[in-house]
Parts: sequence; C-alpha cells; structure tokens
Amino acid sequence: MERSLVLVKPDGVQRALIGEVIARLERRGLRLVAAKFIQVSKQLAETHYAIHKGKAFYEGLISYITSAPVMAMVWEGPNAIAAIRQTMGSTRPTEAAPGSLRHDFALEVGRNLTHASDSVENGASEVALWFKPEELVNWNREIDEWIFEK
Ligand code: IDP
Ligand code: MG
Repeated sequence: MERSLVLVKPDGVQRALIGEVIARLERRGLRLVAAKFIQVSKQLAETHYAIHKGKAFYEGLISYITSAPVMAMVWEGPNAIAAIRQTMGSTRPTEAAPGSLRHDFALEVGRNLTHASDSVENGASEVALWFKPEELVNWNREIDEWIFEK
C-alpha cells in the first residue's frame, strides 16, 4: 500500500477548492490517513522543497507555500503515487490532462493548487516530515474489498 503526502496549497485553500480535491481523491477510491490545516513555516517549506534550492523559481515557491494556510493530508492505496499525480495533472497546468485538477482549475505553474509525492520513497519521507506517527490513522473501510484487489 503506497502513501503520498498531498497538499492543497494556499491558492487552492483561498479559492475554496479543499473540498474539490478531497472529493476527487475519495471518489478515486484512495483512503485518507491523516489531515491537518496549517500555516507552513519557512523552515518546513525549505526542508520540503530542498531539492529545488538554487532554481530560479525557488524563492517564489517558498513565499507561495508560506503565503497562507495549506491543507496537508496523507492518502494511501495501491498505486497511490501514480494515481494521485494523475488526478492532480502535470506540474504545468497547460500540459495537464483534461479532467485533472490542474487542467480544470489552474493556468500557471506557480499557482498549480496541489502537491503530491512523486515516488514511494519520497512519499514515506514527506509523510514523516509533515506528520508525527501518532497523527496517522490506520483503519479499514467496509468498501475496501471492492476497491483494493488484495
Ligand atoms: P510537482 O509539484 O508537480 O511535483 P515540481 O517539479 O516538484 O512539481 O515543482 C514543485 C513546485 O514548484 C511546483 O508544483 C510548482 O508550484 C513550482 N514550480 C515548478 N516549476 C516552476 C516554474 O518554472 N515556475 C514557477 N514555479 C514552479
Ligand atoms: Mg515535486
């Protein structure tokens, strides 16, 4: 079972799209593990986006993610990493597949609504960065056997 960190970034929160993001992930069959609504500190932002340090958009990215509250969540499921990134759409909204969140609700790469982990390993490390172990809820749903094959 793969796990991904999912963020509704400040633009998604300001535009009242938290529910839209959650609805699409729920509808896909993914299972919610944790959620919290927080103001991101500069320190957390810099650790989370350390891989982008030095790039031209880095400073703008840090001020974007710390500009207003975010909805931070953990979602899990088989193939969760690929499934969630597909539901989000490509990083650049004009390259995102029709029907994806970034296609349907965004125009610019610097205001692309969401974050999702890009690999199983990064999913695990991002979940550990954003959440304490006791904030993660292990649970089963009645419908799991109709969505998860095993
Ligand atoms: P991802 O969020 O789809 O994984 P990354 O390449 O990891 O995309 O970039 C992280 C975030 O940095 C993007 O979601 C976007 O908000 C921002 N970003 C990436 N490239 C650019 C750019 O060229 N200009 C402005 N912001 C960018
Ligand atoms: Mg990324």
